Amino acid sequence: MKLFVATHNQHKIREISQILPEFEIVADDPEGVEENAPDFAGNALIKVHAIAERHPGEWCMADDSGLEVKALGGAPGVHSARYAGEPCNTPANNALLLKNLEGKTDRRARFTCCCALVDPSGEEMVVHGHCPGHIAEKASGSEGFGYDPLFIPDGYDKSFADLSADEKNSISHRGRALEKVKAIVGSGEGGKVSNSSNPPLAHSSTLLAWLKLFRVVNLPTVPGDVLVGAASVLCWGADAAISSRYAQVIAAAALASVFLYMFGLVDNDIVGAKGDRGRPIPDGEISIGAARIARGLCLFAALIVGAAANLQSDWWIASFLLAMSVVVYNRTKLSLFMGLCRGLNVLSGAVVVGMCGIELAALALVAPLVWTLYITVVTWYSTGEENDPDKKRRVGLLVGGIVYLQLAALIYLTMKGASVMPLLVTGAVLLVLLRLMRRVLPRVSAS
Ligand code: ITT
Repeated sequence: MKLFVATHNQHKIREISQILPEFEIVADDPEGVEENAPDFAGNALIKVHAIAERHPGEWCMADDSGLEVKALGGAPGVHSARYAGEPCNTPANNALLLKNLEGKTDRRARFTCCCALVDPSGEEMVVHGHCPGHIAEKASGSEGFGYDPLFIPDGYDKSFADLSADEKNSISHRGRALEKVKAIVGSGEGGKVSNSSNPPLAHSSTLLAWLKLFRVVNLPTVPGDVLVGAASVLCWGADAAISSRYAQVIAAAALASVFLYMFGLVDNDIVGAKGDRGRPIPDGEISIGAARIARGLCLFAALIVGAAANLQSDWWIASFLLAMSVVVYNRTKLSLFMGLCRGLNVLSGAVVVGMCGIELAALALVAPLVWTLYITVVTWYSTGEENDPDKKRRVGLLVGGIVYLQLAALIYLTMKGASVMPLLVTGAVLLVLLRLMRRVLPRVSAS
């Protein structure tokens, strides 16, 4: 398939052709257009529309890209090509960048690539790709172009200009943006794509970055699974009122479930560290080393809670299987393992109640099984929701329904015994926090 690309930059054309070998890339210089938009998307759209008029009924694309340096407030940014003035002069740009960073210890930066597309019906869309890294003290390497000799991508100790073309393309901002372009053009679903915006570079404080890593807005729903498991046993397994021992073990299992979930979230982001999902590790806000330590601490905290509450072997087995499912899911993305994670969470709530002397009725296994199945199907169905707002809404409703079941479990447990009052209070506080955090930290909820 033909893809017309609006650029005069031969380096870009070479990289785009290497990254998208299945397309016939045809360069078309949008000569004379003024790139005067305040952001990459605006400039990419100006360029692509300049050539789209010349190729009606064809796919057209423009790449507007640049380097954003944190300590320079995002500069050179959209002015990357002409940072040291007109006309574009790469040695002068690089020298100015090094000069402006003299004495600065924070040298974090990222490359951003915005690709604007116009589909054969004239519909426009934009996608972004990022590559986080830092600016070296001096230039090195002879490959690539522009700021490549000064940019060291995260996870590497050499510059882009020291990497082979294949290596650079596999992690670069352009490689990541073009993967999205390939999916859009390949599927022919131009008009249905929701446009992405460029997340601000210098946005997150360290605290916000950690809140984002742990997806705090979603955390309160995790102990709810444990409550459902506990309620399912008490509902079918026995008629006893709840003693304070129940409240204690349920609370411990619920707390441990939060730590295990946090372990899973960090592990997921470590596995996807080279991806581009607007997440704190790929965005360079949290180092991979710090994330690894956090992952170990979360697992350790779950174990400590289990040991301190004297939870018995059934809980340890369920939790071990849960941690295994998390690890497998993060590496395979098989929906069944996501289902197992949540189902085992429910099971851990069921087995702790069993420890208090209540017979675990076979019926009590129904809740974990139903949960596993439901989450498996919803996870499988949610594939591709990022590009389909209707699907995203439907998935939100399906997941939201679970919260009502969790609430029902909480109310049921509360009615079973006065000693469960602390559970009710905890639940109420979590719900209030959930609502508050959705308001105060809307961006944190992106999963
Ligand atoms: P067109 O507008 O014709 O596409 P350009 O070079 O003017 O070509 P931009 O306005 O998008 O393109 O500016 C991009 C600048 O950002 C580029 O000149 C480099 O200085 C820098 N840049 C972008 N991607 C880069 C990469 O992969 N490696 C090094 N520098 C890059």
